[in-house]
Amino acid sequence: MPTTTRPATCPLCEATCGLLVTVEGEGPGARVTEVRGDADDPFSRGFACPKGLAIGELHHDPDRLRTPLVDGREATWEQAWQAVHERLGRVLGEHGRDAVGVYLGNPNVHTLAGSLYVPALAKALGSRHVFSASTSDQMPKQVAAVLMFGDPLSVPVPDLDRTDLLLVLGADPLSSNGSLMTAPDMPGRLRALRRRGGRLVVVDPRTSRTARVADQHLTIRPGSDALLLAALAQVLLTGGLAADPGPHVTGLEALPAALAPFTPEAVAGPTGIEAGTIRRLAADLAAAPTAAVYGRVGTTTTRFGTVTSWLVDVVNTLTGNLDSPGGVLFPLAAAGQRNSSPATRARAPRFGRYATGVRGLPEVFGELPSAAMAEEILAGNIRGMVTVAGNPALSAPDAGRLDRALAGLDVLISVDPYLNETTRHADVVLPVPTPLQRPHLDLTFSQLSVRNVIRWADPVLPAQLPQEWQTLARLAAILGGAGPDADPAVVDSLVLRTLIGQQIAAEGSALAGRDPVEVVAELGGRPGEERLVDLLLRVGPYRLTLDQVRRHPHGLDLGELRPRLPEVLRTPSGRVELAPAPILADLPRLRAVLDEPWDGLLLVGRRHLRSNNSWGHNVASLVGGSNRCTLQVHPQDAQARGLVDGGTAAISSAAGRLVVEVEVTDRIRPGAVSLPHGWGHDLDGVGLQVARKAGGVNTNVLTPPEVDPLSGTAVFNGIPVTVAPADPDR
Ligand SMILES: Nc1nc2c(c(=O)[nH]1)N[C@H]1C(S)=C(S)[C@@H](COP(=O)(O)OP(=O)(O)OC[C@H]3O[C@@H](n4cnc5c(=O)[nH]c(N)nc54)[C@H](O)[C@@H]3O)O[C@H]1N2
Ligand SMILES: Nc1nc2c(c(=O)[nH]1)N[C@H]1C(S)=C(S)[C@@H](COP(=O)(O)OP(=O)(O)OC[C@H]3O[C@@H](n4cnc5c(=O)[nH]c(N)nc54)[C@H](O)[C@@H]3O)O[C@H]1N2
Ligand code: SF4
Ligand SMILES: [Mo]
Repeated sequence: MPTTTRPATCPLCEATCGLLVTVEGEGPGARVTEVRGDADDPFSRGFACPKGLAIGELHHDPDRLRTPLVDGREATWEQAWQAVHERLGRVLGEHGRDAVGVYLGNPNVHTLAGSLYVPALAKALGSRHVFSASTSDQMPKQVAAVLMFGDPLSVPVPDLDRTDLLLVLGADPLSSNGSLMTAPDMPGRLRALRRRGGRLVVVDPRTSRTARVADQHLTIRPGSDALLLAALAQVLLTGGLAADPGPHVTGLEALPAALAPFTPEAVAGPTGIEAGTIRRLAADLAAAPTAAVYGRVGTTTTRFGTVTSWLVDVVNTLTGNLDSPGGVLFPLAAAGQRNSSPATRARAPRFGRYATGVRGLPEVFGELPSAAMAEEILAGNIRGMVTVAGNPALSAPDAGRLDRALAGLDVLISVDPYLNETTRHADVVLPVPTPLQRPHLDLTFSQLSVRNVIRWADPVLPAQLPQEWQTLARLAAILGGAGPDADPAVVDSLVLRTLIGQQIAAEGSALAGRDPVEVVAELGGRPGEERLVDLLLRVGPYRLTLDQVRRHPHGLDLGELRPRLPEVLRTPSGRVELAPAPILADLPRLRAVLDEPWDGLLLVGRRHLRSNNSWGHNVASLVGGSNRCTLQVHPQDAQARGLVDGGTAAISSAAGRLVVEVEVTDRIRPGAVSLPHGWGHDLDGVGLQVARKAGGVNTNVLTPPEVDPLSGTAVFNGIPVTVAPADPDR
């Protein structure tokens, strides 16, 4: 059998590692025989984690859907599209556009199809009920970014390879491989930081993998990072330690009064971190030649997600590290980045143009909170849903109610490769090719990357299913009223023409004033993602073409990050807004926390190196061993409650109750307990043979539908719970 080895880009997390995939045979019978890290990739330099190395197993997973499903049974594409047309059409016809909601899951930002065609789908649907994993994740960062820098994706990233001091809050990059900080080979990069004399400080209630290798680990009380950061900023401001923020920053004068209540002494109790430790950390940040503060999921998915995300960059600014080598910098991506596009104009952000029906939670960037999905469906405001690359039945808040809500929908259409906890409720499941069967270029994560790099990968294997872009485009066309036989090419050309139109109209664009027909002709006849990517590269800041990028199959290095102020800014003032009014208005809520009691148990999450949110558990090599769904409890808390290692406990919150396996460990601080998300697969109708046997529970049954008010983001970390010994069967 002939074997070939081809480069691919791993899309399974944000690290974007280059892979080399060896394939035996050709056509539908081809088998992946080996996957290894691509040593010639200038960015990942041969690194790959266990997930990337298992991408062949994922590809060959016998449970992956090979045909569409209609009412749980295998169907032809014609039958599937007919059912989509009829059933969605009925709900839209009877109840109107807003009666159909859409939920967009995390893998959408890891595929070209999701990035390029989902907006067209949402537009064709024209419903206010747009939800996504963003409000279960990074939306607070995006709200802080738009208010401070003028664009939701203007998130400065740590200059990981040059910094002298990295302060990590609520992230475990040695498990997650980094998030909003694309940096393949996190272990190597953190080792290099230590080797060059740099320091790593980790703030985490658990002794995570990253905390284990840190120079200093602060075991903070869950949900209180905003207090810690406010105190750091307060010390910098009052101690004469703050750097001159320079000409591009405005609002500094408002900070001393706004942050005055948050002295180290005031926050010591609620954070569990001594005042002296906070003062020393502030002094260390100020004294370090360069320093970068970085906060992730453990800071964003909390009650104060947006305030915390803002404070991260307030501290970066006060220490003189914003937009500075070794501090935090704005990447300059080769394609698709709004903050480098002449077509993106400065505009004051508007939030809350409409709101949810039940609780009146405001819209943010055209989305409503994932935490409101269950109640909106149960109230009858949503009667049909479309999910694309999402598994909200496990990943969204209030999951117990959401599961019941999904079961009661008039219609659910899912674009997904699996019959899982969400899609088991679907009328129609539309499957997609695997990562090895589609081209890839990372449009999203090259905008969040610690180096400017770009890499195009052709499909390693031919697809046996329509490409996802074709399915999304056809779905968009059907939602737009084009009927079951709609032609995806029509939507494709509409997407292309819209992008071209924006560029032609923009002063300073490579296409300014050009004739659109000519531009389309230059791009050639290739339909789909390839042509769109070619266009985005041509109008991007490096003026590349797809052909040029293709000549570097292992990736093209575009150099280290460089300062981008003020060119990156899109705020109406043209400055960095250090004290945005909506955020200052939320500070009294933070101030009130200082008077709350700080006893009781708080639940937090965690990620395992071999996990992938809710959908990695069907690959045998990625589950088991230490990747298990256990409730981590500190020995002191276990003893006080009569809990034993390996025993079972009932855990209850305001939202629900679960019976879980207990793991007694001193790798978590007293007062905190931890349960990972994405588990609990053994449900009727789930077609995941391996995952169903993996055990575990759906932690989001315990997540109340509470949100961070500025971003509408779920509160997964710092949930008040009670835990008591329980009979395993009850
Ligand atoms: N308690 C708790 N809950 C959490 C979190 C937490 O830390 N704690 N984390 C939150 C975070 S950060 C996130 S991002 C969300 C994730 O929330 P979701 O995105 O809803 O959940 P995932 O588990 O990522 O599910 C991805 C789905 O996409 C499908 N899929 C995989 N690849 C593709 C593809 O190429 N195309 C298509 N169409 N489908 C594909 C998978 O089969 C799966 O159904 O979960 C959130 N939930
Ligand atoms: N292996 C693996 N990698 C992944 C994923 C995965 O599921 N598995 N998911 C991907 C996704 S969608 C995302 S968004 C990223 C997330 O990437 P990270 O943000 O690095 O995610 P976690 O590994 O969950 O790390 C969060 C840490 O926050 C801590 N924490 C919880 N509550 C608090 C708190 O209140 N304060 C502080 N300071 N810490 C707290 C937890 O103990 C945990 O160690 O990972 C991505 N990469
Ligand atoms: S760290 Fe692992 S999952 Fe993430 S891109 Fe690299 S190989 Fe893929
Ligand atoms: Mo995420």
